[in-house]
Amino acid sequence: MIDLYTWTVPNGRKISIALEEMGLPYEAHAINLGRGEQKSPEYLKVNPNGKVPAIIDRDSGVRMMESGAILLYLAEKSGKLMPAGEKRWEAMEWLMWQMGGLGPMLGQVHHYTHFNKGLSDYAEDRYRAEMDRLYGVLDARLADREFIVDDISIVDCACFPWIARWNWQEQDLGQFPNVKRWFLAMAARPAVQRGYVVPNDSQTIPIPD
Ligand SMILES: N[C@@H](CCC(=O)N[C@@H](CS)C(=O)NCC(=O)O)C(=O)O
Repeated sequence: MIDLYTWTVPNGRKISIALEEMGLPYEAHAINLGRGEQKSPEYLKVNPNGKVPAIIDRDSGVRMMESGAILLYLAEKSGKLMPAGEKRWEAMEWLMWQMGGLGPMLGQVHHYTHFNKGLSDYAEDRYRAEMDRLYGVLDARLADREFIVDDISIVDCACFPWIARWNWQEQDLGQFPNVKRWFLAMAARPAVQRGYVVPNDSQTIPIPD
């Protein structure tokens, strides 16, 4: 049994989607970011960085922060969603791309263009341009494959919740047809739908026209 500490945000949803796809038993604990619960002394014992997600594996006693590391741990535990051999390194490569590029840059887009529009034209232009470039990289990658590393993997679980904020990003997925096709295929998966609404079902997956 895995204890998952999470909220209705992309980094948390990566883990609930992966857990659902892997079929691992878990219990979700809501850490309300709006109320600052991620910085409480009790939660800092679970995640010393004061962010979601985090897990505690009741079977092994392992406690972990950082969504990329958690995904790798869960893939090893379940034996699922991680290819073997050379492809393992491709998955690692694209997971690091998500952790170091797609996630942080789209996070800045949300900060400047969704929550603080008008605060800084420079920042809005800078992060929008980088977002469009990264969408282009993902679109090219998906041109000749169904998922980011051929079969569905933790990399798709990592990228999907960020692309699912396409409406906050004022992004026209029609301009990235391969991303759109992949997004719709992911969104149609029952496990992805179940994982997306953890830890509460206030927001469902936004589907583009
Ligand atoms: N690199 C971390 C980033 C985690 C992160 O930024 N989480 C955000 C939500 S998506 C958060 O908890 N924000 C609250 C805060 O910064 O206080 C990971 O991938 O786990």
